[in-house]
Amino acid sequence: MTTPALLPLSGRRIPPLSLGTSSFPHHRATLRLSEKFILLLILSAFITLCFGAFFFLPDSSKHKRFDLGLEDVLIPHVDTGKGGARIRDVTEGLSRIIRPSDYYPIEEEERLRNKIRADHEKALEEAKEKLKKSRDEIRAEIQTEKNKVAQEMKKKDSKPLPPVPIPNLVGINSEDPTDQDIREKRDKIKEMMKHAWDNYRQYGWGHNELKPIARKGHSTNIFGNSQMGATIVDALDTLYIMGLHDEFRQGQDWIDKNLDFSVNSEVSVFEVNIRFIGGLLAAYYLSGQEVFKIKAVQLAGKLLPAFNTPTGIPWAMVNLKSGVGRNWGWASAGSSILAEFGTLHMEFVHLSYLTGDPVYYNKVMHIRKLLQKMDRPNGLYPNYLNPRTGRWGQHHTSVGGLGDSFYEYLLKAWLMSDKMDTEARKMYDDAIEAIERHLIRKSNGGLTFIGEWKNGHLERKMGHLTCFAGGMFALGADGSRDDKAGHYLQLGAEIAHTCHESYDRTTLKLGPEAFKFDGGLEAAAVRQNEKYYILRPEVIETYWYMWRFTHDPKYRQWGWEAAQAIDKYCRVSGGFSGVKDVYSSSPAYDDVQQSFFLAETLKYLYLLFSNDDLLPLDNWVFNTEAHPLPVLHLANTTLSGNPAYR
Ligand code: DMJ
Repeated sequence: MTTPALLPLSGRRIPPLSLGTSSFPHHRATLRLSEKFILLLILSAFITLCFGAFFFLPDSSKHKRFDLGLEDVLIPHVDTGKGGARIRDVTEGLSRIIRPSDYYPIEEEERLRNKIRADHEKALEEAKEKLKKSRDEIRAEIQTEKNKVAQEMKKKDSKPLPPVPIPNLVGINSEDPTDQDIREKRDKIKEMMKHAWDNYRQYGWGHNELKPIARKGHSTNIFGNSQMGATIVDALDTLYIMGLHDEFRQGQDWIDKNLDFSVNSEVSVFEVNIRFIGGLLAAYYLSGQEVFKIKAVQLAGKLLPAFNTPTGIPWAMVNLKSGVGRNWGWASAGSSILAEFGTLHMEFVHLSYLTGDPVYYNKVMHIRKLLQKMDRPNGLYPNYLNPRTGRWGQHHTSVGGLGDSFYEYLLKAWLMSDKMDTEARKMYDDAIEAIERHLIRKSNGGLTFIGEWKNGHLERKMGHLTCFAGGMFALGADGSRDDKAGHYLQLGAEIAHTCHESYDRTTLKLGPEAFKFDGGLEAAAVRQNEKYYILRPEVIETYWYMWRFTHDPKYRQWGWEAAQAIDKYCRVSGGFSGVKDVYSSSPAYDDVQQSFFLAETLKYLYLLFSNDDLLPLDNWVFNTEAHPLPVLHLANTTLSGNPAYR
């Protein structure tokens, strides 16, 4: 990672030097916008002035020959002439002919001068007026203009979608747990959700995330420079299953009126897919409200240009307006990232299912086919793939940042297809066998860990992100090759144990971002920039899967320990914040309430203290942002010819 400051904030990727995330506040981006607006006005006034000045100069000066320079670009002058004067365009190095009729008669020139003078004065007046206004007023004016454009686009984009058979939606509601202690714990998690939501609503509404200490909106480069309400979209399904229906309606109303994708904003394809498309689809399936489906499809259309690369492997980022894509500057030799282009499958299959349009399905199947054909060093998938050449970049392999959710989506593609997509299951089984052979080891103290493969050697370090794999192994146990279900459930339990140790060995009982197994060191962070906790869900996610598959009470106990630690050390009066050092008894806050805290961390905790018939795993598959999507019982997996009836 050469320039970590440029890294996007999340997405099973190595995070940016996230403790400085406050250096990317969305608020600041908005201010920059209004400042730019003022500068533009002043600049336009200045140009008008220059242009006007030319007309006010004595006539001879107009014919004066300038040296080739900027003036040649701005001001026409007579050069030679056979029936015309030549104007030289320095920028192009070309000449073009102007005819005598291009010159104006005296009265016409006088009229033009007056007009320019009047325009110039008007522009200056407007600029002065603008400068008198406060930033908030200017911002409000910009927002009004944006809303107008959004309304126009909305009219154009709201085509009705074909009706489709809605899958069997089992377990959207469930009884309260009978055990009072469990009920109280669940109520506490719900209260934490309400605290996070209410503060976001009060101080960050419409912004992507919240700064709970500064009490204002926050954003990072993964969401581009627009206020897309990431927290609203990410939180919807959690609100719904917790029965926070008023809050759900507030979110729905904002989405209906304000969520607009026709913005000149460069976003992460992966993040927008898992948080926005995943969040909207889950909200649609749970509530049946069409607006969510329509928005998801509109947004997906905006992501499609990212696939216009020589190989069909999408760019990491795309401009929602222009459709221009590019990759992160820090990624090996212009590569796309495995965990990004490999984490689109679930949402894209649902999009094809709901629209009857195979375009989404074809895009993700093309990626799969391409990956299947490639050589894999030691059977491992490297994290980097160049979308121009179709070749691997650096040979780094990880089940944490940059690789993780690719493996997760192979398994979940199989589960989501009602176990029909056996190709995905085979790819998962092959990959997991290679990972077990090359990356999974036991520490001297007996802790099972998943290391990272870097240029031919194993780094004995595991990320918080990697901890999701415990849940993945448990989820994939049933249906595993050679009937190794017991083995994979055991592996899941060992990873859960290791990750719990990484929490338990800290002062705050919250896990560090990365921890080592080197020499005498076990499950502990070494470097200062690995000691933070940013409200991530992966360890709790694994506890929940392990609880569902084993009902061992220790998973509820561990989940409760984590919930209490979050409430004690991350809760502030304006919401929840990450902390910079889990080994310090008085840590500094990072002042960011991540949207995934509401989407994932609190949802997994709530499910951990709910009955198993709430979103049962036989009927629902959770995307990598914890958005539940129903299993599709399809006659075939191609989805073409999807019948249009409900
Ligand atoms: C979430 O956005 C998703 O879980 C993603 O797959 C990984 N990173 C964050 C949470 O840590």
